[in-house]
Amino acid sequence: MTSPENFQRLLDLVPSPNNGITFCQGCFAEMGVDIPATIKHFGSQKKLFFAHFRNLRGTATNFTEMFHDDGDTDMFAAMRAYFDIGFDGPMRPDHVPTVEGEGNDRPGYTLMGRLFAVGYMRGLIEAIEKTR
Ligand SMILES: [Mn+2]
Repeated sequence: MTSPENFQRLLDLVPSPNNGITFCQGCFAEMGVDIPATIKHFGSQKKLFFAHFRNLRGTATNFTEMFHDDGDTDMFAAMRAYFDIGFDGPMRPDHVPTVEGEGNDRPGYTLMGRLFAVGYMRGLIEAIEKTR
C-alpha cells in the first residue's frame, strides 16, 4: 500500500459501504502526494473512515516526524479539505515528538505533543468555521 492508486485498487476490489480506509496523513505524505487533493479524492467517494492527522518532513525513505504545525503538509488546507468533503468520521492526532521532561515509554503518543496537536486542530477547525 504505497500509493493512492494502490488504495483505490483495494477499494475497487470489494465495492461495499463497509470497505474504507484509515487515512493516515503521514503515510500518504511519505508517498509524496498532495494531501488535500487526496483527502478530496477518497472523501468524495465516502471512503475515509478514520483520519490520522499527522505531519512530517521528507518521504518514505527519509523522513522526520514533526509537530503538527511544522511539516511539509499544509495542515490548514488539509483540515479544510475534510470540511469540504463533509467528513464526519473520527479523527485523532498522530505521531507527536516527545517534549523535554516527558518519559518516552510510548514514542509518538506522548501527552504534551498530543495536547499541543489537539489544541492546534481545534484552532484550525475554529478558523475554518469562522471563515467559510
Ligand atoms: Mn497513522
